[in-house]
Amino acid sequence: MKTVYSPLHAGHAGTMELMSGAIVPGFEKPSRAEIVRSRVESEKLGPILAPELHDLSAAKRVHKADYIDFLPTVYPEWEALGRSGSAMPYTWPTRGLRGDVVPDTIDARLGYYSFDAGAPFVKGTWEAIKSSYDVVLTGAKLVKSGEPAAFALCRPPGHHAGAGFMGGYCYINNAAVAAQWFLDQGARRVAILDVDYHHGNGTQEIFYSRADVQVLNLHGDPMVEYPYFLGHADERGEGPGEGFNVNYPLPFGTSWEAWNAALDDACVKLSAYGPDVVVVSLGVDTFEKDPISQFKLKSSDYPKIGARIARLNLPTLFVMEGGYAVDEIGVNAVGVLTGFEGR
Ligand code: OKP
Ligand code: ZN
Repeated sequence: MKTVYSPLHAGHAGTMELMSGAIVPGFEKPSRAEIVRSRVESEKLGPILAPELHDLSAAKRVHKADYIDFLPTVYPEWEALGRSGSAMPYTWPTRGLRGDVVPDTIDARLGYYSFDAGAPFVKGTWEAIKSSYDVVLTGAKLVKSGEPAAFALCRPPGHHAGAGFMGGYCYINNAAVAAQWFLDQGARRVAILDVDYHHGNGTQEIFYSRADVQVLNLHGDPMVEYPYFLGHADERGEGPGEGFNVNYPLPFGTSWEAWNAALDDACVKLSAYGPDVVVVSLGVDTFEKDPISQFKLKSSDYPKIGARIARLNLPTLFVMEGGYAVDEIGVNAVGVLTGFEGR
């Protein structure tokens, strides 16, 4: 299958994050995408294409316009104040505070448009976000044009980003953008299968009251795992969307047998839904050696994931999400894709 990749992701570099009370280098770093790209080459998965450039209208179909317009302004405003390093929020409009007034100053706007401090901005961050968006739309177009599958090697990832907020390394929800784009191009129904270790809270929020996008999520139980405040099994969608959101929270230590049982159940529900196209939020942080995750999948399991998805027999767009065991991220992510292709 074809891969879409942009070198502009690499400008989003040198970030820091809070972990267990310490400021540490960000786990979501440029080498992730570089190692996946080089594995795509060495496995001869197929050609690697540069993205076509897009305006932001497709992003505004799933995100609030003011949020999308805010993103390119962050670092210029930060620098105008004489600052450098990472632009990050430290105050949020949680319960008891006003969420209906957008403040003027950058520190407050960063909090207004986020749910955590996990989506920092450096000088090249906006260009990376934009390139990741261009990558996913270019991949979607390949599938719409008749390719049985394509791989959007997105970085930064997207599934934690909601309609009006960033967080958890995510800014624009690439998978959601693609799903909506397929609908706008004439698809009747789209399924999003999120196999990243973390619950895709942004994707769930965006489509929660809709019947035209089915969202299925396999992830660490939010009682004990990030993002903590969404992802329980009783979240089934609301209004017209009732029944079209499906969560599989799984305990720490989950290995292939139990994870695969959840995947199979999700795939059965997906097939019953009868979508025209599948978007896979492809995180490989379910890996046993992932530094921030608690599942126990092995490298030999990833081709089996791809093979199960192939059995859906539907046009499929793979969208890169998480995976932080950098040494094995290429083997694991491309393993899903070669497994999909039956080799
Ligand atoms: C993004 B994706 C403190 C914990 C914050 C954020 C994890 C974001 C994962 N360092 N962890 O779903 O892979
Ligand atoms: Zn993740």
